[in-house]
Amino acid sequence: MISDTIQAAPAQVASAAGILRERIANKKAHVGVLGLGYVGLPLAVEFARAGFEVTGIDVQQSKVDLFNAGRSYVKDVPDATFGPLVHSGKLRATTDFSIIEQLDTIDICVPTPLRKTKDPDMSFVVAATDAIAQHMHPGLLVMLESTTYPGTTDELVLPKLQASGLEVGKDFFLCFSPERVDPGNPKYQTANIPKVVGGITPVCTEMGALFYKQALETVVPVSSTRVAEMVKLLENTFRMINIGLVNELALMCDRMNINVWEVIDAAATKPFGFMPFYPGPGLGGHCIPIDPFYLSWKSKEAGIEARFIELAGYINGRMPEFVVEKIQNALNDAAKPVRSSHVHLLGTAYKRDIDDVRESPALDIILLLQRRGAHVSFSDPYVKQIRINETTLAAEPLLPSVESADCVVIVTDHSGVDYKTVVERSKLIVDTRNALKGFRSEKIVRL
Ligand code: SAJ
Repeated sequence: MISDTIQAAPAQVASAAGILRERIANKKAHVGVLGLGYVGLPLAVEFARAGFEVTGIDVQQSKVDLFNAGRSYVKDVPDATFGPLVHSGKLRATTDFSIIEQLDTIDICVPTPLRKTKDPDMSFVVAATDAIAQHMHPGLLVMLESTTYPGTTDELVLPKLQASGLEVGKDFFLCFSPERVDPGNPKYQTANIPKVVGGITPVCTEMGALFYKQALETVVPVSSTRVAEMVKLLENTFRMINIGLVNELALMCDRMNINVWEVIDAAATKPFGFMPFYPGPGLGGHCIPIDPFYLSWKSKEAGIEARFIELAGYINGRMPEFVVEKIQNALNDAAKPVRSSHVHLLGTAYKRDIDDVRESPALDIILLLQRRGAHVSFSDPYVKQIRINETTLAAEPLLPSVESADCVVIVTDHSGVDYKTVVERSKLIVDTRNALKGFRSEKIVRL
């Protein structure tokens, strides 16, 4: 840690930056990660693998206990990688924030959800920053990774750390570096996803870039924390708006009796200037439906209405109702009312081949169907049960559910499902994901 060195040799006091630079470059720096979720745990692992002593901090004792037992609760980090690092003593976790006094660097990887009013919930970032401020010391490099609105680092985090009397860019260093973790992505993981980093001062940026370069393949320094904050919001707002565009196209094609999937596939043959997005039952996950509203909230404060974001949010938010209308019309064509019909959903995860149901449109579709008096069940190879209206709904096996259901609805197009059996054994199928692209049958109703 730095402060001993500074206090011990007043005559040759080297700059905090100089000492930290050396400790990072020779991997003597004690690295901290605050928040050990799907972002923090893999990040801690990468720095331990690079040879640093790493201490994870989390408020959940259960996570810390699993962590210190060498048992990874993040699917992208296998125990075979995680266990040896913990057992080697390189990597450990604690709930005790005073460890910050011994750290050279600390990454804040805590959630930034939306409140019900679609305003940013900064409570986790505030709590983390207050904890760091309480144990602040010279030479500390602080990096915020949680996706947030431009201005968070300099307006909210910096003042709290400066309250210590230490000077940013001289006594301590502060950066923003957006997390870009894509859980379950087989090709891109923490080590090989380019890492954008921007500091409050040029020296801060240099420290952050030097730090990440020790463990990650590509580092992209930018001129400020606000640029770095805006980079992540552009990335995810880009996705959300383009998904909204193709969802609106799906609504148009439905009215014009055009196969929207065929349109998109043909458009995707354009070798430049086009990137395919696909319609679906709505927008799920803890990034895409949420991050753009951090931007629209801040831009409103700056006096600009983020109309693209609001409109895309409206269209994406309407897709569950559109799907239920398709189900209602399909049952009606089979002379069956929704009320008392058995509707069986295939998939409740918010996207294929993962087990995460956060913000999943499947939950909205189930609620809407239940309100119309339907009996709803679901199968999902990744999801064992879901909570709906304070009750727990357990997953059912594909058979005999698809046979007994009046209507089967494909909401998540998981890869490992036997769609041939689904087509053969179902009476009626509403396919919201084009999972049955290769099948022809009167019983299939496509989005
Ligand atoms: N979706 C569509 N149509 C599409 C693409 C997605 O309806 O064409 C839906 C999905 O089904 C899901 C939601 O949108 O419900 C979000 O899907 P996503 O593919 O964007 O996946 P996420 O939410 O896991 O987004 C993450 C993001 N990663 C980070 O924020 C670090 C995002 O930036 C990635 O681009 C994305 O993974 C990815 O590409 O997998």
